[in-house]
Amino acid sequence: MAEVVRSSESWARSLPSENVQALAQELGDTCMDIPQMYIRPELDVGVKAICDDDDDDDKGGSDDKVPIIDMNRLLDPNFSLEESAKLHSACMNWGFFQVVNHGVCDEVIEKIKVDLEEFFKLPLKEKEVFAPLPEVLCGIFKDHQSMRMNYYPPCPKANQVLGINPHTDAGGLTLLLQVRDVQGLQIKRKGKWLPVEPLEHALVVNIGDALEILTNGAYASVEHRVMVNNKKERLSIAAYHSPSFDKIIGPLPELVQGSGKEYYKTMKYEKYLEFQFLAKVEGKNHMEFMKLNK
Ligand SMILES: O=C(O)CCC(=O)C(=O)O
Repeated sequence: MAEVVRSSESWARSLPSENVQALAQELGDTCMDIPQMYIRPELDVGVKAICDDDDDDDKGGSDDKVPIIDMNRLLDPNFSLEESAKLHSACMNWGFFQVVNHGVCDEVIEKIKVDLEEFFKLPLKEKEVFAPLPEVLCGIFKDHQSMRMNYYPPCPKANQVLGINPHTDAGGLTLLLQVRDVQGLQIKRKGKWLPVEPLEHALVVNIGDALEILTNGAYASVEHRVMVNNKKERLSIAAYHSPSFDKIIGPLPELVQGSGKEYYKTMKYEKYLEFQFLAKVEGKNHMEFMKLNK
C-alpha cells in the first residue's frame, strides 16, 4: 500500500496505488473501508503488525541484526581486511547490510529527508507533474541509475495490508534511505521476516538479481517486503544501480572457475527484465527460470 514515485521501471512491484496517500486521507484515522485490493488475508496468520507502541521484544538479538559496514574501517589499512571480510560475508549470507560513515555528509542526508517529506506534502496534482519523468530519465541515466520515492500511510489495520509485496530487486545494488525512525522494511532470513531497523544516517544496501547472477550465486539477492505502521507514516527513497538494458548478464568466468559450474543462464539484461516482469510476483520465484540445473 505504498505510493510510489518512480523514475524507471517498476520492478519492485507495489500494489497499483497511484494515489494511496490521497486514499489514506480520504479513509481517515479509522481506515474502516480499505479497498479489498489492499487486504492481504494471509498476513493475519502468524505475522505481527508493526505497532508504534511495540517494545523491543521482537527485535531479535545481535545474530538477527542486519550487518553494519563501516566505510571508515573499510578504507583504513589497519582494519580494511577485517571489514572487507565482514562485507563479503554480508553479501554472501545476508544480501543486505547497512553502511555507516559512507561519506555522504549528515547535512545532505537530512536535506534529502526534509525534501522528501515536503514532496509528499504537495497536492497530488503537483506530485503528478513528476510522473512523466521516467522516459526523460531513462535517456539521461545511461548507466541505469534510477530512483524511487515511497510513501506508506499509517493504517490501523497494519496486520492486514502490505506496503510492498515480497520481492527482490532486479538490478545490481540498491541503496535505500529510511526517512524517519519508522520501521517497516523486512527481509526474509531463514524462513522468517526480520526487520531492518532504521539507523540514523545509515544507508541500507542490498544485492539485486543481476549481481547474484554475475557472481554465479556467491552473493544473494534477498527477498524483502514492507509493512505499514499502525500510527505513523513512513517514507523511504531508493536508488537502484542496474546494468544497461543491452548489457549481457551471466556468471562471470572468473567466478565460475572455482566450482567449474555455471549456475545461471546468460542473457541480455533487457530479456531478463522481460521474464521477471511477466513472472508471477511471489518473492524470489522468478529467478528459477534463470537457474541452470547442471
Ligand atoms: O521502503 C522500503 O524500505 C523498501 C522499498 C523497496 O523495497 C523498494 O523500493 O524496492
